[in-house]
Parts: sequence; C-alpha cells; structure tokens
Amino acid sequence: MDSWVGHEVPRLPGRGGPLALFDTARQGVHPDTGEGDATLYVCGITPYDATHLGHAATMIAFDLVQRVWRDAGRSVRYVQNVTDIDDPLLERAQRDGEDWKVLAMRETALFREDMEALRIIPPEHYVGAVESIPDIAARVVELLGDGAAYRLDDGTGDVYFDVTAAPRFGYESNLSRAEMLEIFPERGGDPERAGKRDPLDPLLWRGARPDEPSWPGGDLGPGRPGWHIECTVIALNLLGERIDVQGGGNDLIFPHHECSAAHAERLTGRAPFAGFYVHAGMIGLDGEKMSKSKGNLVFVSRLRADRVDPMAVRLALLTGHYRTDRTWTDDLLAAAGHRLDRWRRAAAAPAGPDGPALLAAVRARLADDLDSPGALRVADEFAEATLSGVADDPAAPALFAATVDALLGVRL
Ligand code: 5CA
Ligand code: ZN
Repeated sequence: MDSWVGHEVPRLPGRGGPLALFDTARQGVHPDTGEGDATLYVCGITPYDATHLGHAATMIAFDLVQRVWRDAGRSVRYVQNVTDIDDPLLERAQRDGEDWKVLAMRETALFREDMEALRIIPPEHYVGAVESIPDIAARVVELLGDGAAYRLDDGTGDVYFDVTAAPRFGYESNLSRAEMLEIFPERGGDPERAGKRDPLDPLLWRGARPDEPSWPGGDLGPGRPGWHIECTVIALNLLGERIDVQGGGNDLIFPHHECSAAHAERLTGRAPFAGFYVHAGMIGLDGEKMSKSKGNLVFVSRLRADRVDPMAVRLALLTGHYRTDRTWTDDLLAAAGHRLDRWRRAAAAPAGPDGPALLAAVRARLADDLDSPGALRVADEFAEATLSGVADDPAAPALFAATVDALLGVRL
C-alpha cells in the first residue's frame, strides 16, 4: 500500500558515528557494526482506532534510528507493516456495525497524516497483511512441509507452529516458561486451545469461519494469516534473511517478536533473525498503558485538530528516553511548547556559540542508544547561550536549526 510523504532532511557537515542500541535479546547496549545498507523492520499499527501518542512515540524512536544511520553515511532500507486483518479489527468493526475494510482504510489514512505531521521519514515499503497473504500462505506451507507446523485435526483448518521446532525459543525475550505462559494469553495467544502440542504454539493460519473474511490459501485451504508470521514474511521477503533491527513497542517482546524470530529462523536456517531487537517503552496516561482496549487514549489527530504544533508533540515525546515506560501529561506538552519557542528564537538569532561543537554533542548523545534527553539538554544549553547574547559565531544558529531538524526531526 502507499506510504506517506517524506520531508527533505538537511545534510549536515561531516559524519556521525556508528549507532549503539540496546538489544533485548542480549540485554545490553552494543554498537551496530554493520556496513552498507542498514535494514529496519518496525511493527506498525492494527488500524482499528486512531494513532495515539504511544504509537507516535514508538514511530519517533525508530525514526531516530533511521536519522542516526543516515547521518553516519549508511543508506537505510526500512519496512513497516499494517496489520489490516486481525481479530481486534473485526471485533471493532462488528461492534460499530462498520465494514472492517473501510475502518482499516480510514485509520490507516489518518495514521499516514499523523506520521507526516510528525515528520517521520516514511518507510521504503509500507505493507499490509492482506496484500501479503499469498506470500504468507506459501511460507506456512513451507513450515508444514518441514515438520515445523501442524494442522489441528478438529476440522477448522487451523495451522500452528510447533515451538519445539525452534530450539532457541525464548532467547529474544529472555523469559522463563512460566512467564511466557502468563503473558501469552494477555497478548493474543490461546494456550487453552484443545489439540495443540504445546500451549505456547502460535497460530500460523486460521481456517475460514463462516462469519469471517477469508482468502485462498492454496494447500492450506481458505483462511487468514496469524499475526507473527505476517511480520516474519513481510520482513524476510523485502529485507532478506537477516535484518539489522526488528523494532516495536515493548508490548511486542513476547510473544510477537519471539515467535516472528522463531518462524524466520526455522524458514532460513539462520539465527539470529535480527541483529538487534529494539523495544520502545509504553506511553501511559494516568499511570496506565495507553491502549485501545483501555480507552485511555490521547490521539495525535485530536491534538492536531486542537492546533497543537506537531513539533511540540514530537519534542514532548523526545523528552523521555525511548526505552522507559513514561506518562503523557499536559505539563509535558506545555514544557515542550516553551522549549520549541526558545529553540526557534535561538535559531533566528544573529549569532550563537560554537555550532560544530553542538552538532558533535548531539551526534554523540543520539549514537549512545538514542539518548534524546541528553540531546535535548545539549540543545537547551546552546539555545540559552545564544539567547543570552554572549555568542559570536554567525553560522551557529543555522547549524543549530539544521542539526535538530536532521537528527531530532524537529523543524524550527
Ligand atoms: N500491528 C501490531 C504490530 S505487528 C500492533 O501491535 N499494532 S498496534 O496498533 O497495537 O501498535 C502499533 C505499534 O505501536 C507497535 O509497535 C506497538 O508496540 C506500539 N505501541 C502500542 N501501544 C503503545 C504504547 N502505549 N506506547 C508505546 N508504543 C505502543
Ligand atoms: Zn509485527
């Protein structure tokens, strides 16, 4: 499907250094030593409701990954999916008496607008689950042929992945089996389903049900794809057998990314699937994770409708480190608005302090596991010094504006 429209990213003098990121699988920050094209897969929305600030924060985190890589001279191949067929979408459409396809189209269109407003660099491929169904079905057939998957014999046509076919299962999330069993049903899993070999076996293909949409699945029979295999297949087919970064919110650590990795590694015979499994913290409101099912959402589109500057929203979300679970408050947004104002005044000043030093410091902060709070601090110091009028470099304000535009995505 169509992606959104990008903005020009200013070119900065010199080059940034390699990016170090926290990898969930290895539980530590490691430098990304890859060369050439960098590959990024980010788990996108299930479009049954509008983009909330949690989605926005996660997209901004991976936007920084892309910006730091580009600044280091790497070209980036970036793929993001849209889960445009899944249970939550059908349930919401049913609840509201709406056509699920129209619901998905509308929310995806709104998401694109939100991403554009937030100046998120678009993915090279923005791919729906529905348009990927033939590819997904073919891979499920492959797993069946290989003995890594099995069909339930209850006449439903449902196909499951056998977790014992993935000897490393658990390496990505680092969870014990007891912890996995606890989380699995909370995140779409069905441990109680009769006939499965292991309670943790994830669904690969759901056989057609009379009241649900379905697609031809070749040897699988009609049905629709499971969730984890969707991301595996889209990433494998568009980015190759091994990707640099698999990204999403930390609600996807298990089972989603564990299972996607298990599927991919079984299909390719190569491990690990991703060099880095990178997870953004959850944005909450009033102490609770912002989620569609809890209904405690602040929508990006709502803020836009209220004429809030999207750059203030972006700055507010950059105020905390991407990995920390954090809370959205009106105060956070107000503070970001003031910061934006100060930065704009500094960018318009006749002179500032050492511009190249500012650029080097912002680069260093972001290369260190995307330390956006540190980058904001450095930019604040620059803005304060500029506004106090002690500075004498006439080129510095323009370099300041280009730096925060290119590296933080904040246009002044
Ligand atoms: N379609 C799947 C991924 S394949 C999905 O999780 N969709 S979603 O709409 O629920 O979330 C879209 C992205 O936003 C995912 O990366 C998810 O991890 C992230 N996300 C969801 N809720 C939050 C939140 N409250 N804070 C931060 N990120 C979130
Ligand atoms: Zn995904």
